[in-house]
Amino acid sequence: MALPDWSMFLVCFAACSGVFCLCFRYRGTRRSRWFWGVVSRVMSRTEKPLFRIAYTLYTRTKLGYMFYKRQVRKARERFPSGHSTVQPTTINNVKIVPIPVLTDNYSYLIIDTTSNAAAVVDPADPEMVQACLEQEGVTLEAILCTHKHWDHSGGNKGLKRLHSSCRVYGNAMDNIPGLTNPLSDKDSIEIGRLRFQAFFTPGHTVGHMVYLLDGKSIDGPSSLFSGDLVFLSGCGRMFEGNATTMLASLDAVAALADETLLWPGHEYAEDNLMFAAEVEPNNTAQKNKFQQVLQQREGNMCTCPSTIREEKEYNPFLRSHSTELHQALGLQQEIEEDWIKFRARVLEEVRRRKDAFKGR
Ligand SMILES: *[C@@H]1O[C@H](CO)[C@@H](O)[C@H](O)[C@H]1NC(C)=O
Ligand SMILES: *[C@@H]1O[C@H](CO)[C@@H](O)[C@H](O)[C@H]1NC(C)=O
Ligand SMILES: CC(=O)N[C@H]1CO[C@H](CO)[C@@H](O)[C@@H]1O
Repeated sequence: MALPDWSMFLVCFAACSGVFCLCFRYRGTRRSRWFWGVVSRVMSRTEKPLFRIAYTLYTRTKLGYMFYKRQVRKARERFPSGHSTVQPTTINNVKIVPIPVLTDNYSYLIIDTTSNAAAVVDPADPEMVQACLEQEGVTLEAILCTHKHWDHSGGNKGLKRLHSSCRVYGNAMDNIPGLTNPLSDKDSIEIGRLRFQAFFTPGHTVGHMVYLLDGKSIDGPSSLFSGDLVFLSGCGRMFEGNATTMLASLDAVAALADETLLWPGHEYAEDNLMFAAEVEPNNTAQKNKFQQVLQQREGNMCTCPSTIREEKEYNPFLRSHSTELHQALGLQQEIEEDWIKFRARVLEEVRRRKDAFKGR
């Protein structure tokens, strides 16, 4: 079904108005729970027309924000102390603290322990992040926002109110709440002694950015905060870009040093590795990692970080060059087909299978 843009706009407008009336009429009642149940189900659909409408409502209207606030509230009730048990990692003078937020999302606090200056990546739940800042006794100097979706950017404004000098970084193409410092590809950011480099990695959204904490500035391995671009054994859905765009973004990650630590935005490791086993049943690295992750998840432990080296071994989204993967998918490069084009086709097929595997 191909609708012209204006008709989509009309549909959205009508849907929004209807939805608002319903929200106000039935606030806090059983009908409202029914209503939000329907909203959640619509949001998790992947069929094109319905999904597009839901996505537009989520990203462009107040309804999206209300949906997010509700998720935060429900997640706090369900997991008063977070969905997973996390352990801070210390590398020389840097402390990285994963903060479990919502049901399976992570924010990260990154602290320069010599100056107590801190940055936070994707503060989805401002209260959780604030509690963590107080516990660590550090000053929030910057928010590094990977993209506009509420489950990554929803806490920006709340934290900015509490920390007025805090800068908010992100890409201007994404509509990031409270943005103060718009970034372009390869811009650097300094927070205390920490040096970050931002990479423009569109595909999941048009302005998605990832942040690399430079290992040289801390005399250790670099750390990549990858938002919804790369997960342990997975990648984000291509909401606002095609496979060629996404492939270029993933290639930027694959080009990083092997020992770079990967800190993704979600705890999806177990699901993702099950999917990886389906597409590449004979991948030994992935089998071993799955055993490790199963053990960790049994104790409800956080599975991050992995390394770029590991990801290149088992993450099917970073393996579009791999002959074994091509064979497993039954895909072949056609004569005169450009290598990048072929790899984009492979990536698209992996993504398609993953969407069918479990609507993420
Ligand atoms: C993918 O998107 C990019 C950027 O929008 C565009 O330049 C390119 O032509 C698209 N490629 C395909 C195969 O549609
Ligand atoms: C996996 O290995 C088995 C046994 O060695 C082989 O029969 C099968 O074809 C392989 N599968 C793939 C997808 O490579
Ligand atoms: C991508 C995404 O939204 N991930 C999860 C973050 O947390 C929310 C709320 O709990 C989940 O519904 C999302 O699936």
